[in-house]
Amino acid sequence: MSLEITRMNPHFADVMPQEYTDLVENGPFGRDFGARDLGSFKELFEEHPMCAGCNLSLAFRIIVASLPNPADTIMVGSTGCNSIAFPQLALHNVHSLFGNQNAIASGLKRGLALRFPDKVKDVVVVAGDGATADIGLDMTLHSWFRGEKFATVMFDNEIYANTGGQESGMTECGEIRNMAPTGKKFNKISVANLAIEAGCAYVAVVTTASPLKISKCFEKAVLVAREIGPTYVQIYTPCPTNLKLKSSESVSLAKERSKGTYQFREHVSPEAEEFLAARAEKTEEQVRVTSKDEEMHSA
Ligand SMILES: Cc1ncc(C[n+]2csc(CCOP(=O)(O)OP(=O)(O)O)c2C)c(N)n1
Ligand SMILES: [Mg+2]
Repeated sequence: MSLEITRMNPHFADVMPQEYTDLVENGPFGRDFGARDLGSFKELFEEHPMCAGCNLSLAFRIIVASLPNPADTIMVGSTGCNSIAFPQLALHNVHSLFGNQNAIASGLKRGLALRFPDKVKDVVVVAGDGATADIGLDMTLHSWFRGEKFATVMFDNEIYANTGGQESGMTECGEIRNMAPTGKKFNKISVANLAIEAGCAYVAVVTTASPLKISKCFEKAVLVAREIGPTYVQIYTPCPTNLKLKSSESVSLAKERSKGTYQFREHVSPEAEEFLAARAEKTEEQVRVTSKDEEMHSA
């Protein structure tokens, strides 16, 4: 979606739905909003039908609000609970067949680079742990081996939530699930380590206990993917429905896990580090110039 597409024909302004008018007038397109500003602008992801206390939708809301260039972003989802969120997203997006998301995103990113050689077009994959680490592991890894320039986000609820609670490769060893009553027999797969080995330029492991960390890591992942190579962000998003938790307890669980078996990790390749440092310097310079400008105007 480009800004021009979003902008409405003035002749139809009086008959457009309020939701749409709101999006054009108060949405994030072309403005420098981030997760910190949530609540002060019209969001691109609203009124979703996910379960109360769903941490996946919380993470989804944060990453959508943190997109560096939403007007030129296409998101690729996969079958799972995220596919219930996608119809509520006011951005171009693709629903791919379960497990195929990184293959679809590879073609999409390459196609966009050919079609719009002078424009920045970001592609972002979001998928569950089953789609990323089990059925789609082949597509995930090979997109990284090939160095495809897009970000992959895994919503890790450690379960096949959407189909009622089967264990996934990301379930912890010994854990029992609704439809896996004898307990998981092997260890959780370390997709973050696989990502580093496969050559991802930026990798982060975060939980919903730290929304601003999710936002910062995700933004870095999109920017590094744009300039350098594949990136991966793994977000722990506990599912209160499958774990039979009260809706208010799911973030507490994320908090607890973030101090134990789900600690924050970040890997930045030397090239990505250099790029991010140069960008931070540029942004600081911009802030200095803007505040100097403001000083001069108010004098
Ligand atoms: C090709 C294919 N295989 C299996 C399914 C059934 N299926 C739908 S969602 C799902 C599990 C999704 O688990 P995950 O990726 O972890 O997402 P979550 O629902 O937990 O967010 C499965 C197995 C399907 N829809 N398509
Ligand atoms: Mg899952």
